[in-house]
Amino acid sequence: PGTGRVASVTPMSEAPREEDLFLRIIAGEVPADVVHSDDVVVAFRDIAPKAATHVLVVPRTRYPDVTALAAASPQTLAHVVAVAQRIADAECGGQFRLVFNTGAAVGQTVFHVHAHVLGGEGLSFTDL
Ligand code: IU
Repeated sequence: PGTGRVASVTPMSEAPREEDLFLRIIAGEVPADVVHSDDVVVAFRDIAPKAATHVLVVPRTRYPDVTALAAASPQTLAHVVAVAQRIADAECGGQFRLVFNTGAAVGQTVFHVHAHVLGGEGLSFTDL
């Protein structure tokens, strides 16, 4: 398998690094348990895991949510999904739930697009 490189993209908006937790993690300023890193995305374990596997896949370029990412760079969104599959293959038998909270009303707290990759023991099936 290759590194999954895709073409670079133009950011939808620029946020100062101090206002974007995930830019600080990507820059190594805030510690995180990184499980995958390439030119396009960084993936690290959620600090408050909801299942045995709970990894966030985060594009290095900031888009506020998945809708903005899909419009600006569908190839990056496809790469996020491919990395999610790779993480699930390594950790939880290849099956996973992918969640993009989109908007504060449904629980989005970090406005830098991220996929929650959830799988393995402890995953709740009460919500979906
Ligand atoms: P949300 O979809 O925006 O709600 O997801 C943000 C996630 O970021 C949430 O699950 C937090 O537990 C997680 N997180 C983290 O992994 N590391 C941190 O330093 C902070 C939040 I603050």
